[in-house]
Order: sequence, then structure tokens, then C-alpha cells
Amino acid sequence: MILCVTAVLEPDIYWQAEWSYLLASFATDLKLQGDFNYDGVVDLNDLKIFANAWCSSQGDGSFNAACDISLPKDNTINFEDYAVFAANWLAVSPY
Ligand SMILES: [Ca+2]
Repeated sequence: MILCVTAVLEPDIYWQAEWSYLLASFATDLKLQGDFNYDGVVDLNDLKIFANAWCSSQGDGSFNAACDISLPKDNTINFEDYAVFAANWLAVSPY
């Protein structure tokens, strides 16, 4: 009897895990690069956050992983990240 119940529940558990993964991936795709405070616009408030992390690397006290928006990520906040930030300057999220 237990085996029957497990066999019935496993597909649901698998599906829930897949669904969670898809939702997380979708949310990442929707995130506006440079909107560090998640208010839907890339503006001066985000620039303040970016400036605080400027020229820092992973392990530094001022490092902010959210500001590492260049691809591929290089664990350093530098001009590559600034280029992405500047390209999205004053962009507004459609969501
Ligand atoms: Ca923002």
C-alpha cells in the first residue's frame, strides 16, 4: 500500500520541483538589470547602490553581488557592469 501511495505522489513532487525552477528562472529573466532596489525603474537610487559597490570584488566589504550584472559574471563591479547599467538607465519595467 505504501508503495502505491509513493508511486502516485512522486510525479507531483517532481512536477512541483520543476515548476519552482521554472518560476525562479522566469523571475530572473523579468528582472530589469540595474534595478537594484526592485522598484521597477533604473534611476538615481540604483546608481547610489551601484556606486557603493564600485570597484569592489567578491570578499570586499562593499561588494554587492546584485551589482555584478555583466555577462559572464566576474565577481567584480567594474566598467563592464556599468555598461549594462548605463544601457538600462531610466528604463522602466513593464511588469
Ligand atoms: Ca530601481
